[in-house]
Amino acid sequence: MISHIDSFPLRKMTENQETPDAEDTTPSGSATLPLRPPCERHSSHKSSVCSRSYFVVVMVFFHVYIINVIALLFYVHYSSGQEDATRSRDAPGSDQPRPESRRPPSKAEFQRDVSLTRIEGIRVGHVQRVSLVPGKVHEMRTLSMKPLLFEIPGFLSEDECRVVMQLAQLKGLMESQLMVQDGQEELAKELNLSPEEIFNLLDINQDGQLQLHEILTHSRVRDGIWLTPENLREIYAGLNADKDGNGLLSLEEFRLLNNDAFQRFLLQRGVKRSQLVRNSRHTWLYQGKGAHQVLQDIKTRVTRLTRLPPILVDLSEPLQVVRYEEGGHYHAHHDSGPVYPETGCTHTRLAANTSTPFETSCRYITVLFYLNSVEGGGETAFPVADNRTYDEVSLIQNDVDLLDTRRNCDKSNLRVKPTKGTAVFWYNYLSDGRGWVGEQDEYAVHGGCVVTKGIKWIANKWINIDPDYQRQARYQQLVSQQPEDEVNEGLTLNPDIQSNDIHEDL
Ligand SMILES: [Ca+2]
Ligand SMILES: [Ca+2]
Repeated sequence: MISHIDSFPLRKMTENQETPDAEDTTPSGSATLPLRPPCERHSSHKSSVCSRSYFVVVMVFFHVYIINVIALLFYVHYSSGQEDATRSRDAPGSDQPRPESRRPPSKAEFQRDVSLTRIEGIRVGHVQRVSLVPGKVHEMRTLSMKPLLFEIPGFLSEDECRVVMQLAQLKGLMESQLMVQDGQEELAKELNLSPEEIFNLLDINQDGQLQLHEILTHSRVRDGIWLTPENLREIYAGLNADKDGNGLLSLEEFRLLNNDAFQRFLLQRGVKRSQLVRNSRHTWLYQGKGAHQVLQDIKTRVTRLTRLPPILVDLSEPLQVVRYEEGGHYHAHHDSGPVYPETGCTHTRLAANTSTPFETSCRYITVLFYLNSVEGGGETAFPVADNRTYDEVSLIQNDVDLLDTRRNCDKSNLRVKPTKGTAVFWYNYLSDGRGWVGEQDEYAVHGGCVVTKGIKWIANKWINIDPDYQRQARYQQLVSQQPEDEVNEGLTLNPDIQSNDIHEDL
C-alpha cells in the first residue's frame, strides 16, 4: 500500500518534465522510452488524444491515491479501536486498576488507582441522611466506633423482606452446622502431631499449663462444639484428667489422655444441637443478572450504601439467608479471620500465585438485614463493642464467657434488636491508612443471641475484598475475561462448595 502512494508523485514529476525530456532525443534516452507515452514525439498534431489519455492515467492514479489514503485512515482508525477494545476488556471496571501492558500479570504490575470509601462514624448516636432509593431518604445511625457499625431502619420494605424469605424457602435451607459425629475419625487420623506438640500449640500463653479457656477455644475451632467451663470440668472429672485437681492440665496430665479423649467422652454422652457453635439453617441466593428483581435491587442499594466500586459488590458472595428456630443461636465469632502474609482469601483463590493451607473469606464488610421482628431474643450481640481495650483472654474468663450467646448476651456491650426491614452494617477490617483493607478489627466479634420466642429470619451480604491488592486486581482481571454465564455460575463464590466451613470461629 505504501509503495503505491510513494509511486504516484514520482510519476507526476515525470509528467511535469515531459517537454524538456521530449526535446532531448539522444539515443541514451531510449532507456526511459517505455515510461513515456508514444505520442510525445508527435505532440504537435496528436496533443488532444495524448492529453486525454494522460488525463485518464492521471485520474486513475489520483483515484488510487485517494483510495489508498482512505484505506490508510481506516487502517489507523481500526488498529487504535482494537487497542481500545482490548484495553477496556482488560479493565475490570471504570474505577478499577488497569494493567500497564498485556504481558501475563505478575506482581507489582497493577497500579493501585482505586481507594475504598470508608464511611465515617463521627460518634456513637450520630445520624446521617443517606439517599439509597429514589424519592426516599434513609437515616443511618452510628451504633459503635469499634467496630465501625451503623444501623439503617427501613432499609428493606415489608414486601422485600417477604420475597427474600419466600425465595429462600423455595430454594431450601440446609443445616448451618452438621453434628460432629461425621468425619471425626478421619480428623483424628489426620492429626499427625505428638502430644507434646499439641500441648504447646494449645498453651497459648506458654505457661506450661492448659487453662480452661485454652481448651475451650480449641474445641470450638476444631470440633464446632461449644463447651462451657462446666462441661469441661465434667469431662475432666469423667476422664480423671486433672489429677492434682488444680483446674489446669499440665503436660504430664495431658499426655495421659488420648488424642480424641474429649470427643469420645462427648459423643458417648451425646451432643445436642444447642451445644454446637451455631444452630440454624441457611441458604444462598444469587443476585446477578437473571436473579429476582428484589435481589438485584438489594445489591444495588448495598453498593450505594457502602459507596464501594460496584464490581466489588458484584463479585462478592451471594446473599445468605438464615433461619433460626426457637432455641437457635450463633455464638460470637468473626465473619472473617486475620490475614497474615501467608493467608489467602477464598474468593481470590483462583488468582493466587501459590496455594496456601491458610484461607479466610476476607469479608471486608458485613451487611445484616432483619427480615422479621423476633418475638423474643435473637438480638445481634457485640460483646466488646467500643471497649476501651481488646483483650482476647478476657473474653473467656473462668466462668463468664462473653462469646457464649446462650448465656451471656446480657453482658455484651451492645445488642441490636431484630426489627423487620432494618439493616446493620460494619467493617470487619480496619483501613490500611492508604485506602485499602488493613488488619482485622478484633472488636467486630459478634453473635446471635438465643431466640427465646418465635422464629428469626436474617440475611447477610458480605463484601469480599482481598487485603492483598495485587491478588484482588488479578482476580478481577481473570473474571473480566470469562464469559458472563461462567462468571455468574461458577467463578463467583459458592461458599458451600468452596469451603466446608466458611465461618471463622474464635
Ligand atoms: Ca496456658
Ligand atoms: Ca492439673
